[in-house]
Amino acid sequence: MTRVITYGTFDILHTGHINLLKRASEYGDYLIAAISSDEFNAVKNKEAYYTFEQRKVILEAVRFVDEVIPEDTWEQKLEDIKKYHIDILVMGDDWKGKFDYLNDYCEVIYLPRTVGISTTKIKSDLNRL
Ligand code: C2G
Repeated sequence: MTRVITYGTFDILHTGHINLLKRASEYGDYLIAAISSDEFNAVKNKEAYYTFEQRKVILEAVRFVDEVIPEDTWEQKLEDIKKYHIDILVMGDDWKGKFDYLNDYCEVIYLPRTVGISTTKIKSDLNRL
């Protein structure tokens, strides 16, 4: 059983997120999505529209996702890899290289981002309506 993990805020879920989650799930049999807590979003200087609880409910409804856990710190990834017996960490390539330090513990794969969509773009487009 190949176990995959990915991390993100996943706010205002859109096709870019879904494309990432779908591709990540195709690398294994079980996908964990670690979503940033509201407190960790503040660390990331991101303000999510949906709360952690709302984003958790939404991610848990995505058929590619088998489990949702909280992401509270940058440093928890190694602990998660051990705790959840992760074989592959998958991230969008805007993170390319940033998690290579985990290569000794699991395969690290960066996938091309979906061009033309982002939560930021959605928010600014909606503001123009
Ligand atoms: N993503 C994508 N295409 C987009 C937008 C996002 O492939 N058009 C991917 C990102 O590369 C990331 C995932 O979807 O792998 C989640 O994106 P965000 O919610 O923006 O997550 P981020 O703020 O990058 O947080 O510790 C890692 C961080 O928590 C990642």
